[in-house]
Amino acid sequence: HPEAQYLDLLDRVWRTGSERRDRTGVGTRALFGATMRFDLADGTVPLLTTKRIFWKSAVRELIWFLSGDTNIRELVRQGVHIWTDWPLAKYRAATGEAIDRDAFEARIVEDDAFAAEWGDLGRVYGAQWVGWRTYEAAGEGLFRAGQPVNQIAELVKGLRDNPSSRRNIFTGWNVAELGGMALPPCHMTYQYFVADGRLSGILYQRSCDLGLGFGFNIFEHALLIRMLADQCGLLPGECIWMGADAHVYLNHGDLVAEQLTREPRPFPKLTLAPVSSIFDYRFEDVAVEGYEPHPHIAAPVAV
Ligand code: UFP
Repeated sequence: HPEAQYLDLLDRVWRTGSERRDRTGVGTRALFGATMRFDLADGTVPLLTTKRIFWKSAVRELIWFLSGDTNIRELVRQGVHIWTDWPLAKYRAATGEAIDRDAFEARIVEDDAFAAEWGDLGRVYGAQWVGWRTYEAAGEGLFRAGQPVNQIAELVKGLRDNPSSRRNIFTGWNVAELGGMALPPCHMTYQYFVADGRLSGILYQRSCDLGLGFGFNIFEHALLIRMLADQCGLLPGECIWMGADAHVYLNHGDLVAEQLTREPRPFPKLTLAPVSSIFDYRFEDVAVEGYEPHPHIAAPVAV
């Protein structure tokens, strides 16, 4: 079963990873440099079955990235909580207020000014994917803003017009703007390859929380390949993942132990409604069929 690639890595990292302090203070065990490949040709998607992944939140997140939005408000409105912890921690640190998560999210949704001030994550994924800033010379050491680059639109064009190019790439790793992001991109660079009418993609992920992040990241990577393939008149090929720092947080030991006892089940099938642009997908256009995972395993997020 293709999911064995993930379970093997989880097991290997937990047993043999080097133990290290990390930015969050929680500590991890980590291995450096891992690869997995998933075949999308049969219409399945790599959605982990050894624990339930909240794929609906993942779909909403990907659509939110493609919209260029970087404020959590729209996600929170849709019941997606995955990005709330970062602005919440910032708000608590700045104000000293012991507000709980639900109350914070309620204010984000209800209060425009509050959302504008506290809900924005900075120049994270969406801002870079569809609105990479450019500058043009305006004389004597001066620059003015140029036309932003929509990397996703360029990619679609590239895949249509020049499918054998080795430059069908987009990236969130905007060095000049890393300081202005709540979290520098983890799933940072995507490259695509067309052969025999099939579209394959590689995701380079610099940092991967195998317990919590991976299930989302691999599914969204596959979903994006499917969307791009549809938009470019191609069939899906392979979904390839390259992880650099692949880690398990030290407080995820129970999750690992439980998950490794479980037998993978068949991957579900994904279908997409036909839409006329990569920017037109709505949540309702994505359907996952036959997803019968083992139960969810809760685990703490390191912020
Ligand atoms: N992380 C993921 N996938 C994501 C995401 C975050 O695994 O899509 F946004 C994890 C990786 C790491 C932490 O554990 O979040 C980011 O911390 P750092 O920036 O220090 O690598």
